[in-house]
Amino acid sequence: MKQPMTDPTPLPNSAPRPEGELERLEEVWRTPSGWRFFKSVNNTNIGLLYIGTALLFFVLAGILGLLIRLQLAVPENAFLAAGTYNQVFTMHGTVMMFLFAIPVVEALAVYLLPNMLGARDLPFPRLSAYAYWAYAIGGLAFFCTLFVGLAPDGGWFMYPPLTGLQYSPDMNADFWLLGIGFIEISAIAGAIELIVGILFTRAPGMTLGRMPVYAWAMLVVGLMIVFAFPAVIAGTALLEMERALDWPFFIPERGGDPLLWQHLFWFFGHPEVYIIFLPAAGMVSTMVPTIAGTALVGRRAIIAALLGVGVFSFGLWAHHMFTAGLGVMEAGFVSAASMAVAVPTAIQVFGWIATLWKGKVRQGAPTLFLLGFMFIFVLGGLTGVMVAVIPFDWQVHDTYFIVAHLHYVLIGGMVFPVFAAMYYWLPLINGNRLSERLSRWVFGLMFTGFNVAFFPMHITGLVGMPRRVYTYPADMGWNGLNMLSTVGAFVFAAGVLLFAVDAARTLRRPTRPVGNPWNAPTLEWLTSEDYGNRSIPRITSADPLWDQPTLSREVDEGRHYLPDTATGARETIATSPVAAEPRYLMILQGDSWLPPVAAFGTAAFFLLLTMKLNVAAWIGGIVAIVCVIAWLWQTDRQPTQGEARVGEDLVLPVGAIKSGSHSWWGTMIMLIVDGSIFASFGFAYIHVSMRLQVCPPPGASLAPLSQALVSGGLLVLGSVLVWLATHAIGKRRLPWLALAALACACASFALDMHGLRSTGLDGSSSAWAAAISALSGYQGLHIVLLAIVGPYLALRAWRGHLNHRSRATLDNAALIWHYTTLQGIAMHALIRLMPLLME
Ligand code: HEM
Ligand SMILES: [Cu+2]
Repeated sequence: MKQPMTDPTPLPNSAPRPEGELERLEEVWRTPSGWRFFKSVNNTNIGLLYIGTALLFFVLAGILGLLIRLQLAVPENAFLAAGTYNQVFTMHGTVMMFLFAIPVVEALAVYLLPNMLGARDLPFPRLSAYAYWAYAIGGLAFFCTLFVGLAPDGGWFMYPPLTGLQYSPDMNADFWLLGIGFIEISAIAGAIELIVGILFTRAPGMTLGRMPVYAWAMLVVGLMIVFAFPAVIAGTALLEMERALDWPFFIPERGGDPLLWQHLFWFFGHPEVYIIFLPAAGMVSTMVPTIAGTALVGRRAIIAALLGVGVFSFGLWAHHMFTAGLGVMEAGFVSAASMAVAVPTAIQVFGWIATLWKGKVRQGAPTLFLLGFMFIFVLGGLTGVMVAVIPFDWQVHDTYFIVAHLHYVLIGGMVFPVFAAMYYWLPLINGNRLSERLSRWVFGLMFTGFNVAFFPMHITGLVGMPRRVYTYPADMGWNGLNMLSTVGAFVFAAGVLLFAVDAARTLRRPTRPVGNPWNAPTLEWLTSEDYGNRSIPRITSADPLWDQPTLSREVDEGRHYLPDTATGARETIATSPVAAEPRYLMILQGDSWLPPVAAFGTAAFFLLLTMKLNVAAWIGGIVAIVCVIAWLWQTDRQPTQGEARVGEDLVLPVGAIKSGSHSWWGTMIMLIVDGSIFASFGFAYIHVSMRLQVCPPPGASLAPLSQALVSGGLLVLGSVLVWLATHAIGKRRLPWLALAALACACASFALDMHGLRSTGLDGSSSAWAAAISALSGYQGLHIVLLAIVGPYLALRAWRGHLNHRSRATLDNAALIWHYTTLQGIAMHALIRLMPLLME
């Protein structure tokens, strides 16, 4: 509900809107009531559930943090047993990072971004619903392992050999590997959604130059997720294969290398820090101008800095390994890069300070938290530069200094901004603001508590207290500092609790018109209904609500685009990625039970598999696959009309084909993820090959080259057939081409398998053989995928669902097919290249 503007001047074209327009829009977008709410896929509903769940995990992991602090409050404490302590700190770190920090920034984006961009929803609403449910169900089940003593206990970065079968024989580590591996898949699904949404669904006129800084931040973060997460997915897959199949990737005696894990983990783990921080920075860049009442100073420089951090952060992963024995050159480079990354971050901080300086700062809760953020985060950044200095890092590595540093960065860099964001954006939910009076207490407790808890840890670390110890002797001189930290932690928690009370109270208050309580310039303040804006505005500046004073009223009166549903379905306008010119009408999928059920099946598959309940696991897996197929089957239907009128002067085609369509781009990004996972497996293969004296290792050999050539040839043939199929729409031969292509792909893989078997290459014989097996297995997984895609295409063609207007299924399937071909060829080339290079 929007506050009616009081400005009385009539708009140029103020003829009354047609009868029934608003009712139709509401009908199409209505949120199902009662328990059917859970089938809702609208970004507003999913976003709120998502944010709520992430905050729940913040509280749960926070309670674990308090347990840690209770245990460490006094020396030689027996509150937590050593084994329990290990599970508690591992779960604290893991849940904070994977179930709170990453999800909450994605969740906020799911909730805020479409509105900020002037879109009605994200481009693949069911995908975000699926991602959310997979995360919520899987995450809660994962957390519950703590209650039965099966929680992982190897630290949040799970280094082997500690986490290998020899030292962690029980299921605890498997829960981490499978649980986190699959929650990451859900994070990637969210990233694809956000990238495509940002690039293709901005309001007309919102050029890249005018795009909100927050959208820039999320674009960079989306891309970072796409490149960083695959490394850890591949890493967890390798470690799980080592544990389940005895493939010794990380066991040195058998040709493996524990450092391989560290490389894969930190290739993800360092960018991860920025994946958490950049969205927060984007939110800060959105809030600061509003608070200061003036445009962001150095907007372009700040955007450039975001891009710079995104690129830079991939060069730094090895600074987590300074004590692991890197080469001098390597370490020097990484050290310099780690310091350099402070520069773009500083640019942002200076931009914010300058904006606050230039404008007239409005006091209030968001301002408090933003100032708190800058103070704490800058301190965390400074200790970051300190630990980038290698000799210093050698001293403080694995001490409480690091614990202090990482909490200054994480809590300063993201928890405080997220709290500022909650104070700032919560009115969007029901029009009510959180209490200003209580906010001072909340902030006071959190800020003081935080510093009292974590500042002393710098010293505790410098005087030698190692991290990850469950207790310490009384005569080390650490007692007072530890007690102080514990007291501070509880003060901090009291602040969070007070916030929760106030939030619960505010959310229960009756709904009021939202209006624009902070007089902000961005579009989300136009919105508050299920359908987003009443009509989709045309933008002419970067601060539309400031520079276009009548915009709010025009939009509310339905005078801009798409004031009605044009086709009777949920829709939004697809625009071009740079100039944001309208291109076509994007039809969005509606509410459905399929995403939650599919998510439930997926979570069941991974968790039950961990518990070795194989039959039940496969039932879950099949439920998931059937649901996903059913949901895909409903997409890509022939539109009921070729064109639609979206505004007085604008008629757009309905839907788009080939590379013009958002689903094509979604598929492309998914394949980039896929390729990155493959590249990580390839990296593992190169890494273990380089450790060999002779390659292949004694006793191992590769099948004759001719077999690889034939296998690759078959893949190419399959791709050619699929290419022919894309040119055979409406022809009787299309389904047969798809099936013949599948036969080629299967034959290629059968030949690969025959090659492995005939040479007796066994994954458990050496890390090198294991790496080849992993590569082949990954290719095999793709052949299984094609075995679903091929018949699916044939069926759609037979049922008349493939035609010139709705052909996305075919075009996207072709992309996946050609990718599999390329991957197969790359695999064979790589496998054969290494022995040649090593000669
Ligand atoms: C109530 C607030 C918090 C308290 C009292 C707290 C306390 C602690 C303590 C004492 C440790 C060290 C445990 C040890 O090494 O034995 C720790 C580790 C850690 N914390 Fe927190 N923390 C809090 C909030 C957070 C937040 C918000 C995050 C992330 C967003 C976070 C992420 C981590 C991580 C990643 C570790 C490392 C775990 C490991 O060594 O495997 N913490 N925390
Ligand atoms: Cu790092």
